[in-house]
Amino acid sequence: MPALPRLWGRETLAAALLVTLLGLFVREEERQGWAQPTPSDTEQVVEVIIKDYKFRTKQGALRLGLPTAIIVRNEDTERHDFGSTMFEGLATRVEQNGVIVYGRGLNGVMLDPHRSAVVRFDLSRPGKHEFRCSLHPAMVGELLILSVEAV
Ligand SMILES: [Cu+2]
Repeated sequence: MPALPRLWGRETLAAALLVTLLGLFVREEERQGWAQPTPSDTEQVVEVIIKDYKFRTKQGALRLGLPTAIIVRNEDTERHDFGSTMFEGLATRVEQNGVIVYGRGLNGVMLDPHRSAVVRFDLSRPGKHEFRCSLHPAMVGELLILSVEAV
């Protein structure tokens, strides 16, 4: 190993190496599209994973009237679309690939392989809501929202 200039102490080198590794890690996360915004305390989160042409929903007890974030992740190597009639007429905020789009209603969110998106809205309709993929009509998933206020 070549001699290093004296001002490059062992600690400096270790710190530089750490920063480099962290940088690589963050870039890898960004590349895969997994980097997620941290949900706030008042927000309830639903996770929807698309895998093997199926929607898999991970949800806890959901309360009406609260800000809700649906995180959709496409783990397939195929492109998929995520849409639901539950967003009809509602104010929505879609965050995808570092871009936030505000709108009313939501026709769908197109997800390339290994990409994710976050849909934020206020949960206001109880009942069973279906998800669908416009590219693969056989794909359906659902979200169950009870009208009970107590958790
Ligand atoms: Cu699909």
